Amino acid sequence: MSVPSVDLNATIPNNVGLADDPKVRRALEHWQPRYLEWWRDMGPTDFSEREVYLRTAVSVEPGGWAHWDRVRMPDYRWGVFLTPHAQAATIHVGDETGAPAWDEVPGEHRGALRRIIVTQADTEPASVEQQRLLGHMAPSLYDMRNLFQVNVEEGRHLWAMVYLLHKYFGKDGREEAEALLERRSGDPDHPRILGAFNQPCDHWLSFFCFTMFADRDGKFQLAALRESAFDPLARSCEFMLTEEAFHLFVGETGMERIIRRAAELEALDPDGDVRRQGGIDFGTLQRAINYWFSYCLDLFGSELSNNAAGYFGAGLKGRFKEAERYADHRALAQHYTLVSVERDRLVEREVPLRSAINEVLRDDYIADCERAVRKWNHLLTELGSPQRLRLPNRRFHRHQGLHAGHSFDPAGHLITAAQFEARRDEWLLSAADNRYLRAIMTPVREPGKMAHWIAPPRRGIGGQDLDFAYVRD
Ligand code: BYC
Repeated sequence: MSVPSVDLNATIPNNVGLADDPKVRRALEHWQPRYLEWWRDMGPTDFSEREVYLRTAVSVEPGGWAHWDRVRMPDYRWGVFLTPHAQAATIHVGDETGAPAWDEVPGEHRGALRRIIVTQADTEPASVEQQRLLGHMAPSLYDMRNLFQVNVEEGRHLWAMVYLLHKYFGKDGREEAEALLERRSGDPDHPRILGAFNQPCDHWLSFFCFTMFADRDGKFQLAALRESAFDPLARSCEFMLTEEAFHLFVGETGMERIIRRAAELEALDPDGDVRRQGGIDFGTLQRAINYWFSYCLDLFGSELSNNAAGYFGAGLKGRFKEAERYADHRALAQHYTLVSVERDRLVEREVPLRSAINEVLRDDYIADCERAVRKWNHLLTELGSPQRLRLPNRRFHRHQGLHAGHSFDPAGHLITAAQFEARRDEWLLSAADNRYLRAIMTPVREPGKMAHWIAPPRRGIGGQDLDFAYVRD
């Protein structure tokens, strides 16, 4: 499939040839005002009239796709972009490895592909809804701009998935695209599909944890879908990953800046009491990590999954960097050792690798999170702080999969539900923590100034200094 050049002047900027595809163009132009209405109702509150220094995707060339300018968010040019490939793609995962990739949806995989695309799509507006009030307590204009950048790009990721639904799934796809604008994060009657996307994210510690842990799930899920035999999905996800990298940067460096500040305040206080100095203490940081990391582990699905084995065998989803890291893309003869609870004890058992493919992706995700935590701990060593942060065990506080329904402490030991409840507030972000965090998060709107609880970033962004007016009236 050749990809047309980028049409930036179209109502919907794109490189998918919408000008020559009147049916899909009309369908998307019909969906566009509904999307803008959703953005007005559920996007960032009260900042529509501000000029925000944003990057916009204007090309698909590596390194040259972003244009920086002051933009009002409702005027952001949400477009549809696929990464072009130099050569015809072949399938490189599952039973049909080596066959040509699909330009259309095969009838037998229509239901599964629709489900995967809708699940992915649903997370994008969900995250915007979760973050809609955060502009009001931004620790600096730099951070406020980064939040809005993340938000508009999640909106673009929704566009990427909605294009696939309209183009390849006919009437069902159009209905799914409508439903994506109707579900609401946290709504008891019409919730978003996946658990983490219904949790409140109502202060900046949660925002940084979210972009650190949930967006990182996005990285791994998109990387698995980039391996898909359905070529338009693979190419969409590849381009989404270029934008996702910035979201991970926001999360990882945001946490690092809070940790740096906590260590500085700890050293200032005679008793090492960070809260007394108005900062975010290490206990709260650890509870926030425990809370978000465990919800995000759920996003990989069950450890044993027939759905996932089927997706892999059919070539709908691969492993992380499937093409580069693995020689055997069928993975029929291999096994995986799972740990699960049987008769109140933790036992190991061997299962066919394909049925544990969600766990394989979760392993790669955990390793990437561990790398970031090691970096934070290295910073603490450099700053002379005795504090250390850690990831809880993968069994801790799970709501999906084999470990849901059992209770574990953060080290992964099996405990009773009563023992867990007795220590819940010691292990997970509590109502009192959230109250404290919201109370210290008074907004800082002066260019170059930072809230007390967070260290400044090393530099500004988009070629500007830190004291640039990233958001202005
Ligand atoms: N919450 O066989 P199972 C991102 C359901 S994030 C609620 O274990 P499977 C982003 C599941 O739907 C990346 N329900 O799972 C980040 C199924 O329900 P039904 C998002 C859950 O299918 C930040 C049942 O449990 N991408 O991009 O193997 C900001 C048993 O399913 C959950 C994707 O999700 C949960 N956590 O794998 C913005 C990729 N987990 O059908 C964006 C597409 C499972 O029995 N999705 N269930 O009623 C998939 O590939 C798969 O659907 C999953 C689950 C990996 C999510």
